[in-house]
Amino acid sequence: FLSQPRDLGIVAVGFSGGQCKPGVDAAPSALIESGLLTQLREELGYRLHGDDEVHLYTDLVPKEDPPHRNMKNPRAVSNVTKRIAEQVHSHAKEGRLVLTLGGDHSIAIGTIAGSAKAIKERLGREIAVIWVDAHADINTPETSGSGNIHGMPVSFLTGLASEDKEEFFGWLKPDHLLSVKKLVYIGLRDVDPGEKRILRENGIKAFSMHDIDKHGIGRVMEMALGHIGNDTPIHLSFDVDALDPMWAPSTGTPVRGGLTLREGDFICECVHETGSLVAVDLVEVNPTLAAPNDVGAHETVRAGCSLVRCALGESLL
Ligand code: EXY
Ligand code: MN
Ligand code: MN
Ligand code: MN
Repeated sequence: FLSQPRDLGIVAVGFSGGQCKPGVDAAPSALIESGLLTQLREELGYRLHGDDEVHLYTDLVPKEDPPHRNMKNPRAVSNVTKRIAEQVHSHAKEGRLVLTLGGDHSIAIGTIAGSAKAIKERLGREIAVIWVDAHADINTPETSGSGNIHGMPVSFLTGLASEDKEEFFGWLKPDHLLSVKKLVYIGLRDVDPGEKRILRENGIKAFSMHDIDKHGIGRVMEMALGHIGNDTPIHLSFDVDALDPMWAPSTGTPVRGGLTLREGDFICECVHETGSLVAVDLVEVNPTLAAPNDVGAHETVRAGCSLVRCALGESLL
């Protein structure tokens, strides 16, 4: 699907407005400082495209942003994700693979909207999304208990939640959206009751930690990719909290009983192997959520870099 398979668009998103803990906006710099982009260039041979800037989008964050339909920071998240959609779209329409470094998971409203639209325009195809996460992030504003938009991106991206007003995600048009049939979850273990109902009622494919324990990650990846079908462009959205806190403690909503780092890397390798990958997000690394001199932040950044390298082909022999 990529016209120049070695060309990689980079979008570094220093944004934390989809949830309440500061620090997740520091992740792109931490990942880059630990050498991720150099490794992609020098070891994996990618040509990188991007403006070498970590975007903070401060001009898009209004001073006053009161809740709307229970959503916190709704205008900021809407404005920023609209801009991210344009950034991802501009890379993807050139046939580049796109790597977005978040930021909290609300930013996937932008990344997936941008790649869905570009792939539709370039290839006339719908994308599939593999969402790797402890959480389903499919609350509607009405089912959400927290009001944090990082728990809602999938409902907006599938059209299960919507709003006409531009300033509240009304900019999302049919070309930006994802079919519930082309969505697969892996790693779930903390899903709210309202979200379980949404998953059930819409027949959404989900592999929980229970399924991974039962079948093993190898079989789960066969089933997940089988559901998507061969030759479908894939957007991989990887929330680092899918990993067990043993491997990725520095994240805003850690949940015990998660993936090993090796299972996470394996998921990324399998997606790479399909040859159908068009975009990758790595989100929810929060290097500030660790005690001073704690190794947790460093370990989490290292784990994040490993996931990205595996998705981009590091393990090929
Ligand atoms: N389901 C909870 C909520 O909606 O607030 C927790 C969401 C956490 C979301 C993290 C990013 O994956
Ligand atoms: Mn998430
Ligand atoms: Mn999560
Ligand atoms: Mn919960």
